[in-house]
Amino acid sequence: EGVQPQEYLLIKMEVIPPFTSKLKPLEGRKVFLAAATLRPETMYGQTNSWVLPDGKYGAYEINETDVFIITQRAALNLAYQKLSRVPEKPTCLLELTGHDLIGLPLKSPLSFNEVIYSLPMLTILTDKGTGIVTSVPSDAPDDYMAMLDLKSKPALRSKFGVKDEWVLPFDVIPIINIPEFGDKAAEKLCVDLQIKSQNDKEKLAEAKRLAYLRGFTEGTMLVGEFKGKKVEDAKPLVRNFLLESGLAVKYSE
Ligand code: A2H
Repeated sequence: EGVQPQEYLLIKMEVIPPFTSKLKPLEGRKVFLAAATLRPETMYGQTNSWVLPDGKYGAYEINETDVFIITQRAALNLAYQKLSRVPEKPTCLLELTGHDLIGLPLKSPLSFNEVIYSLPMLTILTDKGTGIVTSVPSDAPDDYMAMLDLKSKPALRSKFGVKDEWVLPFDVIPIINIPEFGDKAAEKLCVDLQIKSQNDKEKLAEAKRLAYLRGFTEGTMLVGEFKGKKVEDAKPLVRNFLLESGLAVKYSE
């Protein structure tokens, strides 16, 4: 953890009922995978959610109605940020692993895809955010490469029980134009830097640096309510919309 607190937005990706047998104890509740992001203005382009297959997660009571699936560490932090039914004490209703979450159908805020699926990513850190990440392959190099790995490697899909229909129909959606990199900046950077897989850490760090540097200052929204606005200006507007609509909450660590 850094010296400066980082403020994330947790995007409430609702698990669409009927629940799997593993999630049956949660029946009747509103259950969300809560994904930590720094880029709320990209939520239009979501294609899936990421979980760490061997990661440990829990279903925690946030208030009278909502249950968040997140790491225990994030649940404890949230409990000290007024996001726990019992103040300062997380209540875990069900212990889960990433494997239990793969394939869950989700309804996520602002996403053009009405239903997206939870898929395995092998580089998720369990000591950052909630351990759940939303995937925007147009603008996030990590997301682009992890999605490409799953699309191009049937053996990887079968290893994690990932069905073709959770992956193959989901194309990269252009949502932001960056003059230097076009409408699918992450894809272009991954191709140009010849990144081979989601595990190519050094090159991915460089791709992320370039995407962020140019995207924030020179990017323009191609879609949504703030179409035509600079990313810099759209970001706080989308953030406030999500917070005011109850589709996201603030989280710092
Ligand atoms: B970002 P920072 Cl479009 N493990 O959201 C790995 N990555 C994680 C994570 C975890 N436990 N928790 C959050 N993240 C990702 C969108 C996005 C993000 C775009 C472009 C860049 C980008 C869609 N994925 O991040 O180290 C989340 O992905 C580039 C770094 O705290 C989150 O924002 O700066 C970002 O990393 C937070 O990383």
